[in-house]
Amino acid sequence: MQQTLILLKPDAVQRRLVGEVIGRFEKKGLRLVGLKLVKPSRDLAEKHYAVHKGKPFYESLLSFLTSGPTVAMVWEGREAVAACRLLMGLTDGAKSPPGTIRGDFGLSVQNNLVHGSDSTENASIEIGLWFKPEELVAFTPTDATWVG
Ligand code: DAT
Ligand code: MG
Repeated sequence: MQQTLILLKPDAVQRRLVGEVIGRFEKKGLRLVGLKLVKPSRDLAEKHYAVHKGKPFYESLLSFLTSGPTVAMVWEGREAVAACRLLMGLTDGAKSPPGTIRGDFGLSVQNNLVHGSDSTENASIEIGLWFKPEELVAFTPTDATWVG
C-alpha cells in the first residue's frame, strides 16, 4: 500500500484551515498513519526542498516553511501519492481548479497551503526526513474492504 508525506504548511495553520484540509484526505478514503505539529528547522527545510536549491524562490520558500508550525502527516492508501496530488491541485493557487485544496483556498504560488510527495521514491525519502519509524502507526481500518 502506498504512503505519502503531506504537510499543511504555515499558511494553512495560521489561516485555521487544518481541520478543513485534513477532512478532505480523510473523506477520500486515505488513512492517517502519522501526524505531528512541527516548527521546521532550517536544516529540515533545506533537506525537504533540496531539489529547489539555486532557484530564485528557494530562500523565500525556506523562510516561509520555517516561519511557523506545520502539520506533518503520512497518509496511506491505494495510489496515495497521485490521489493526494489530485486533491491538492496545481502548484499555483490561482490556476488550480475549484474543488482542489489549492484551488479553493488560495491565489498564491508560494503560500499554497499544502505539500504532497510527487513520487513513491520521494515519498519514502520525505517520510524518513519528517518521521521516525516508531512514529508511524499501522492499522487496518474497519471499512478497508469498502474503500480500497
Ligand atoms: P509542488 O508543491 O506543487 O510540488 P514544486 O515542487 O514545484 O511544487 O515547488 C515547491 C514549492 O515551491 C511550491 O509548493 C511553491 C514554491 N514555488 C514553486 N514554484 C515557485 C515560483 N515560481 N515562485 C515562488 N514559489 C514557488
Ligand atoms: Mg514538489
